[in-house]
Amino acid sequence: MAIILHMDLDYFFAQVEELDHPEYKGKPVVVCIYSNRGGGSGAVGTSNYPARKYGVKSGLPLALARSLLKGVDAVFVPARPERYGEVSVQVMETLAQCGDAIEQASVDEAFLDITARCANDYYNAEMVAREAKFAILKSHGLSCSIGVGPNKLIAKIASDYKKPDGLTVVKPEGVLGFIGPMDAGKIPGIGGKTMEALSKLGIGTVAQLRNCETGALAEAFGRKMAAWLKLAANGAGDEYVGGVHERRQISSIETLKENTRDFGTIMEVARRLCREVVGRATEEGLLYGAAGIIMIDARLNMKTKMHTLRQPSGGSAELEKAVERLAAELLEGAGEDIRRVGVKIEKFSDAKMQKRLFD
Ligand code: TTP
Ligand code: MG
Ligand code: MG
Repeated sequence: MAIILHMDLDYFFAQVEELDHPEYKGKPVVVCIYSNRGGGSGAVGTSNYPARKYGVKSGLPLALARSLLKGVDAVFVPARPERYGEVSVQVMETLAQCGDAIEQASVDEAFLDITARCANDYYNAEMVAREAKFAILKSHGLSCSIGVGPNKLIAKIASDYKKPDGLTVVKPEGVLGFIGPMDAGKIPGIGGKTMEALSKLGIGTVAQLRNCETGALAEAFGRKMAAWLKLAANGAGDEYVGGVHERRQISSIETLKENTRDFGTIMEVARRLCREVVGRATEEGLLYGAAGIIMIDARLNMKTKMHTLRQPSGGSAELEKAVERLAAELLEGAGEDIRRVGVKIEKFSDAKMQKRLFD
């Protein structure tokens, strides 16, 4: 059986705004997505938790949000999609290090297969989840909520169970007890329309859905949909986390003993990381076509720099050379001491295939 982790960033767009503007902290923050009608019309993209206390949430018309926050010292900011995309990529890279396969499900959430990483043990799985939360907070300054369970459905419901900064682990034997009392609408895929139809059948909770007669469900929704509803109500879901067979990058990051800008000290760690990631690529029979360095400074800003090789390589000397040059370049422009350093390889090709081509 698999163990799947689902991570969802808390109040994502608004949290990035707080991160970039520490002066917003504590105030209600509303991220506005303006429509092309002008005149300040549009909808709330998301809001931070202080704003949610006033009932301001995703999708609300801005005019309504403004009236709910009338007289309150709140911040309304326009959405900055590029910035959120950039942060998203960085967080996903960090998360990818915590498991064996990652599948990004939206800009702020992803599934991770941690079966092997935690030796199929739920106690270890909780540790892996804590490490992931810590890594995302330390490297990017962002809080998230994580759910762990035997499949993607349960992991996703679990990550939403306690928000913000939540961690919920659901073991296989706990699945039915966990979802049973929930509103059936908590199952991803059961929306407002389905709920309406379900309530006509007298079904409100997941347990009621599980126990209802299949015939009645099939009549209302058709056989296929009815079968899916039954499976979901029993906590059955997909275990496959996409991306297993198409690894996009291998990386390793380490925290320096002390924050520093000293090239020698940083390269000492970086060289070790080079050998480590190349070792992992070799194990998987992969050659890398691009090499990169990652630096996270004392203020937790992450900078990466990549270099594409002229020819795919399988050794670590090539990587060390590239990383050395990239590190020097990054350090030159660094305004802060470096806290963490990482090395990354990408653009993989199959070592066996390459050998055949070159032979
Ligand atoms: P969500 O993960 O649904 O919401 P969230 O991260 O803001 O809050 P939380 O997870 O703590 O409940 O969505 C992720 C981002 O997607 C969100 O920050 C903004 C964007 N978004 C919209 O722009 N419009 C919407 O209607 C929704 C739901 C999200
Ligand atoms: Mg979120
Ligand atoms: Mg989300």
